[in-house]
Amino acid sequence: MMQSRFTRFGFPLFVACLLAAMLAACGQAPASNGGGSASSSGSSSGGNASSSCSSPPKLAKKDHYKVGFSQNASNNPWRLAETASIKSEAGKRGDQLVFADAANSGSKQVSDVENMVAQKVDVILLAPITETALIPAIKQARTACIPVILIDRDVDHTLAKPNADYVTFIGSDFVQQGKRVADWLVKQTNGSAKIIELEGTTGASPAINRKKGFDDEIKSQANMKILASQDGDFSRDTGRKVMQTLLQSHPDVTVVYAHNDEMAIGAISALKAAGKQPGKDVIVCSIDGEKDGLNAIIAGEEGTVVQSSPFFGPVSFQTIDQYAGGTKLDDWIVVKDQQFTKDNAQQNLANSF
Ligand code: GYE
Repeated sequence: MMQSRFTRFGFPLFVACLLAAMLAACGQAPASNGGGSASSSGSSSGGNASSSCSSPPKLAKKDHYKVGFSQNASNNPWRLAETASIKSEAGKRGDQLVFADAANSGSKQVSDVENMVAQKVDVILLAPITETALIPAIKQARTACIPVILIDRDVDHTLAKPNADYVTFIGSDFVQQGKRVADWLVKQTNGSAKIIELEGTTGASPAINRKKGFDDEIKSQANMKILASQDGDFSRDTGRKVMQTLLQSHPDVTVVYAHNDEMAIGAISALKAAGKQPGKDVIVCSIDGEKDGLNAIIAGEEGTVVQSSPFFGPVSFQTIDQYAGGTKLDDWIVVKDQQFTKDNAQQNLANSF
């Protein structure tokens, strides 16, 4: 009797319950932006040891968040300005900030993100050192149901995707920055130049794309030639040393294009040490908008600086709010930049960093 009842009603009922339970579990942690879904019923923010998410999870609306910020280095004014902006915005909102500085090491940055996952932060702001080093950490955070927002540097989209592995990328158009410097130089030199290019850290998205935007534009100019292009690691001292060496093999250089102001300032020292006058014998251009860069323009030693804003605090926390509110975010939130020359350097000095 019991057996026949189970056969007639119990088994279909059991299957129906199982299906209902599976649907309920799937529905509990949907991706608000990713279009995919979490594969278990984890908490929707702060991660959950028993959760496993296959896309960035929904972020619960809260008055105060516990936000991780993984900074790749703190070795120049740009990075310090970025960190200060994030800290100040978190402070204004009363959010708890878990900060880690990877000191220019990809492996340290991976473990910094792992620590933030272990601490169950609500969301991670990540400034990845290179396009590839942080891919495993991004996927680990996603699997642990913690949304990651990339800021300032992007990753390789063939390895990790916005709205799928991480929420979005907030940052400048680096290709456009390089193109703007090239276009300014074409006008300034009437399309004739012998260029040394000082590249940012190999594999970092601003280094890859500032080179692409610049080089592509220069290629269309018959009398503009890139004599040498070498990694200066976005660092003042490395920029100076690389410039010193390159000057020996290319004393005929007429233009230096540095991927950031720090390397441009280093190159200016090397030019002076070699008896050349920056701004007269050699035109120097760079990207960022540091105080030292703007002062070099004012002193006549730099031609132009294209801005790359480090002020990520307000836009990052607004984006967190929008994400928690269920707004569909673009894959890339583009930060708009200005350009500085002798016409506006002085008036922008007070807002530089
Ligand atoms: O130009 C540079 C920094 O990632 C956009 O990295 C940033 C760049 C910035 O170290 O100064």
